[in-house]
Amino acid sequence: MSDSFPGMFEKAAEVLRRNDMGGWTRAAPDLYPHQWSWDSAFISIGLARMDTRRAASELTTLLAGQWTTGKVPHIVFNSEAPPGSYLLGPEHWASASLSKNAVGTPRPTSALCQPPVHAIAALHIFEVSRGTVDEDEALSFLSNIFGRLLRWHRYLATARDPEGSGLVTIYHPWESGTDNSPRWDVALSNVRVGEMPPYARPDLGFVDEPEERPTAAEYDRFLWLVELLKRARYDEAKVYGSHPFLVKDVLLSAILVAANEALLEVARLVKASDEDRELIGGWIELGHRGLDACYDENLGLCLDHDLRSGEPLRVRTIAGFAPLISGSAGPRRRELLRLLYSRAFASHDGFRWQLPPSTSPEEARFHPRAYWRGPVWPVISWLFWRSLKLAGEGERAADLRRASLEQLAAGGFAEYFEPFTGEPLGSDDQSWSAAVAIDWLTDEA
Ligand code: 2M8
Repeated sequence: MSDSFPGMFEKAAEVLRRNDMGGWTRAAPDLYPHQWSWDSAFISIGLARMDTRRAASELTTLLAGQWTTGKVPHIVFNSEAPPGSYLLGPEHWASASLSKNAVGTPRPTSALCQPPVHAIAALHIFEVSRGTVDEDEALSFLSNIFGRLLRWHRYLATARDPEGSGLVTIYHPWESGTDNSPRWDVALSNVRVGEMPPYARPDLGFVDEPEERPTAAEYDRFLWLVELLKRARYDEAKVYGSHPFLVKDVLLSAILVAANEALLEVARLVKASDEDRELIGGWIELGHRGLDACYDENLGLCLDHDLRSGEPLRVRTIAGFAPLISGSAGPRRRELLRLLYSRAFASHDGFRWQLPPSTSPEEARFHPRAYWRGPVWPVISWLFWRSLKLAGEGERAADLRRASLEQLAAGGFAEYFEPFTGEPLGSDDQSWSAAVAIDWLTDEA
């Protein structure tokens, strides 16, 4: 355990304990009172360093909300959250009647999904338990969860990729996890918002400045897209035929490749059939090819693709480094790394920082305080750190880890950070920020 940050582990663990709802963790105390999908995966990565059994239950409770289609919903709701405390709450999705929810799902869910970090988290839980008295129990957790993870990845590889491109289609910016990133501006501008009743924005009451959350125009589109999905009864074929927002998301697709690598290892550990292993191996190959096809030589980055217009979405964001996250970069790795540490991502007006901002400061639509339009997100830094480590870039990984921990030590476990000053922004006591701090503090490397 790192002793350069005295007391920090205990403070982070305390955040997770306070947000613990009994078997699952709310994403944040006020702003996000429910269980979010990829938050839970990161949370279980941190929890594994405290208690592998509790870490396992984080994923098991989330996956209990899995739909029969294999979709893992982006929110599993907390029935004890004060009514109206989060928009869109459970009453907006009609998921119990429409969703093809698993029979007997204990809690209502949303109908979107989020990046599939879960298999990475499940394998991590096992790896942390290796050689301890908890190893057998962790292995049986993997055996129990393997089928659900396989169905989740199959859903993404089929319903969300009928083209067989190796890239996942999202129906809503919320599915990307990078909600109001400029990645989505052009595709969202083509969404014509219809009649909607007026709505309140409880989220604005939980941050210091409205600019820390998406704008009213963005929210109108977010809500309207959900309305359209509901009208299509969440039927994938119908959605594919008529939905105005259909985008191939390269970051989510890269996370899926990394998660499939983890799932392949889980398959080996639980002695899954050769057929299942071949299936997963095939998804990995296809994912690498899909990401390779999205590389833009001029920008030197990987680009999302708007299926409606057939055009790439040309904006420099953190998602452009998707091949580093997936391990698909091949000979382009050096180029991508150079860009990651170049002026476009790592410096501005002579000021240098060591943590990747969510959007390049050289983009006109960069904003240092506006949610996913510029700030640094600890979980994204964690994904980069993990990938750098796996790629043998030990020194860069160590720098990223140290800079992230310094930022969290100075600013607390905020949701995100201003990239020039390190000012903490968004929610306080954000569970996934505490969780990745715990993992960094305990990492042996
Ligand atoms: C943010 O997203 C939710 C909608 O899902 C919101 O803004 O209300 C995003 O940062 C997302 O990636 C994250 O999972 C969620 C909870 O932390 O908050």
